[in-house]
Amino acid sequence: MFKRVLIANRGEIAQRIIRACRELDIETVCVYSTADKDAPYLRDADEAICIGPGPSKDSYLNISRIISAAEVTNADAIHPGYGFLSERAEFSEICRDCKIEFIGPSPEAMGKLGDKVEAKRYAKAAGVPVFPGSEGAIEEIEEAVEVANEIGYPVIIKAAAGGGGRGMRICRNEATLRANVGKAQQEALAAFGNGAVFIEKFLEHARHVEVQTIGDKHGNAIHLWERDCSMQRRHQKVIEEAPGPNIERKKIEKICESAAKLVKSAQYSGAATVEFLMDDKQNFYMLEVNTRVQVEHPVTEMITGVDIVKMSIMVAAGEKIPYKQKEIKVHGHAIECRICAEDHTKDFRPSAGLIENYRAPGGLGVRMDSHVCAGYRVPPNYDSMIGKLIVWGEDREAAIKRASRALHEFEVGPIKTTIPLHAELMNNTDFKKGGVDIHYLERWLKG
Ligand code: MV4
Repeated sequence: MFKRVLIANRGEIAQRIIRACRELDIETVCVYSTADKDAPYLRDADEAICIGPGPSKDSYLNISRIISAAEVTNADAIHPGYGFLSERAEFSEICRDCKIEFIGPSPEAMGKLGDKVEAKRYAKAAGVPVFPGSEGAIEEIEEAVEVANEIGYPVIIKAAAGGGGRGMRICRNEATLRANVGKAQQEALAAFGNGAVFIEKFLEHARHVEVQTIGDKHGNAIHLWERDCSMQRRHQKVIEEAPGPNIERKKIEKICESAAKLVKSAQYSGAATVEFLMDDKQNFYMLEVNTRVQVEHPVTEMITGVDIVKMSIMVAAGEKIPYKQKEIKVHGHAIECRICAEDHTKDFRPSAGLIENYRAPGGLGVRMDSHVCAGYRVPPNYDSMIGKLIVWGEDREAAIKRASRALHEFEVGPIKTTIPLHAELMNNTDFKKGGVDIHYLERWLKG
């Protein structure tokens, strides 16, 4: 096992990784920018080292500063968390060249599943359902038009290197498609350094269902069932839950098994999430693979009892996954509310600043993953998420009741947070029914 892990991240996920390391008797080094110098989680790490000023490109995205920090502190591994450098194959490779273990997939496995065109190839071979569309990247317009005529409009152009909604164009007819292929290629090249685009059938109404997987370095991979993350706004998830409500279990079982097969076929080690859209007939289509630990991993931990962050560290150290697929059982229901320092009544305007009043909820089945407290100043430099409230209940109804109760206790001020929005959503009849689609929240906020 590692002696020392450097955490190349900040905020709640830095706190989460420190907690996992401490329970594994691993020392931690936490890097921080000057904007985070007073963050409380730095006191939980064995060492904290400043890597630069507030802007991410000068600190949390600066590979040479992070590698230097690992070298001077004798860290034998780096956990990238989510965001920042977590999905950069180049970073995984530099770590390997420097003989520092990257806690996540090899650059090769990241290359296979992080690229959407490649991931679709592996998916097809592993029996994971995908949208009909082009075989690989599109070379010229005529090819796109031919495929679109075959599969029918609407179609969507996506960048192989895109993700999280970036670099997508919906085309409802041939003229629009012809006008957009070249633009999409140019844009993709400028934004991602890779101009490859592909097209596939566009699905109007859908739910976002994703499967948590984990692989080890011995060729084993298992799934930890699914999450529903349909409650989102502008590609930012707002509520996640597990299991997915009102999904036929036989169907999801097959999808989850295929997801595990996919990561196994790529010789992938570490945590990964296979994202799907599910249509109103409960047909599944893979979107992409996220090659990192995700924000919403706790809902899966709550229903399975598996510590995903610990597992990510253990498999990176060369240990085998200590579970058989059959042993991964679902217990009850979990819901996560992402709490952001934003004023949702003013178009989700960021609300950074000093937290003077902080009262966290507690009690049976309530988990808070957060790095903030009274006296903490939310810096304006980063993502506005200040924590996650995760609740567990025997069933979905109990989990919703518990979330409502916990949100009622929760006080943060004077900065604005999305706590009142969540309280309202827990009371929403459509949410309570289960199975809102990916456009629901934006529609509801407008109306
Ligand atoms: C789609 C789609 C409909 N049809 N692909 C958006 C983010 C990226 N992960 C993929 N996305 C979508 N891909 C096809 N073929 C609709 C979306 C989409 C979406 C997906 C998941 C969650 C929220 C979304 C919001 C708008 C569009």
